[in-house]
Amino acid sequence: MGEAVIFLGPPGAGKGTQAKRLAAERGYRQLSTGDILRSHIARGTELGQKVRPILDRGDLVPDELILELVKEEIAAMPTPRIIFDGFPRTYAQAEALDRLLEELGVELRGVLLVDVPREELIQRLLGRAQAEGRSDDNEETIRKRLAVYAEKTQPLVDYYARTGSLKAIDGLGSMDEVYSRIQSALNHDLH
Ligand code: B4P
Repeated sequence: MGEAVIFLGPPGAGKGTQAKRLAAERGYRQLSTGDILRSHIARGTELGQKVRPILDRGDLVPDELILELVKEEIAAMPTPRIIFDGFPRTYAQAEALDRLLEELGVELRGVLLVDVPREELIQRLLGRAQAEGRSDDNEETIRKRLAVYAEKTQPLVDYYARTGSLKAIDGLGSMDEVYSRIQSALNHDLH
């Protein structure tokens, strides 16, 4: 039986950082839709050319494209043990994921909501802009991404709260501090 964990949270909350560490330490595969899209852009694939302006604006890529990518990734895994990072981001994606996990017999072990105040998010992403030069880490796009998160992704907090799988994690403090909160929250849920 496969297992999955979802990382939910605004841009800059530290989802990617924490998902990567949890995946490495607990034998999961990190599935970051943002990383997959950026890899297509870097390789100049047809999909990459199509999504590049969308990421640069800070908008969301259409659900159908994202779902196709996610299904492809999962199909390539023998026994899925997945940490979803940056997916789902809309109701349509969350509903499709529920169906997919049920079809595959994969159990959702928890949805971690990494919570960080807005001003800190902006500071972190502007810091990353200087360090890594990601094209969507400029102030205008950051504000757009935060607005898109509030409109399209925040409602998923209620969606998962209703199923009882939501765990809110304080994302302030050092990366190690946040990681140990995640471990405590998941302690009894991961195998
Ligand atoms: P993502 O790659 O998911 O980008 P993001 O939301 O900005 O999250 P990211 O992973 O980069 O940030 P994190 O919270 O880890 O998506 C990029 C774009 O792709 C989207 O805007 C959209 O266009 C498209 N896309 C992706 N998935 C999609 C989907 N499902 N549907 C539609 N479109 C989709 O924060 C990391 C930063 O914080 C780092 O700089 C890190 O160093 C710092 N940090 C982490 N922990 C910290 C701590 N404790 N203290 C200080 N700094 C910390």
